[in-house]
Amino acid sequence: MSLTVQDMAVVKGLWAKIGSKADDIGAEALGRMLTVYPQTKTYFSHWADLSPGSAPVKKHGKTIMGAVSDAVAHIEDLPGALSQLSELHASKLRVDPANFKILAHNIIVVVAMLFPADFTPEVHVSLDKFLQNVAWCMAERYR
Ligand code: HNI
Repeated sequence: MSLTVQDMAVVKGLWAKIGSKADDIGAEALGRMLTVYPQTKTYFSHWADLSPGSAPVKKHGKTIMGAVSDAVAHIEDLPGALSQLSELHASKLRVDPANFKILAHNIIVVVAMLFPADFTPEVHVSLDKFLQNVAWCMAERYR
């Protein structure tokens, strides 16, 4: 489902409030993904420690959310903003695109948990649509 102008404004407004905590959100979401969906650990078997809160999980959580924050900044052109990353995940990293939705789900859970006051029903809908669009754009170069 494509984002409305309203969705874009809501997500940008949310990011203005929580964007500075993106590193924490990423670390928590990645740690949860690896724990609750252990099949995702296969891609990171070269890391020394895959447990929640470990150094590589924190570092990569920051990396992922840097890309998500960049996507928020370019929310009017998500396919363009994510095309290089999609290419990398498709041809080099060979990540099954089903995993993008799993990570999106973990990010939304963590935003709800860390920012309950900001996680209104309106924010929930627009953030969910945004993250599903991110997941879809990340899968775009697999076709
Ligand atoms: Ni992903 C590397 C962004 C989902 C597995 N990933 C990156 C990098 C960014 C990034 C940025 C660093 C690229 C570089 O080095 O140039 N990843 C994103 C985003 C999403 C995503 C924005 C979805 C919202 N990645 C996933 C998922 C998996 C995944 C769901 C697997 C389950 N990513 C990887 C792996 C690497 C990676 C593996 C390389 C990490 C490393 O340490 O070698």
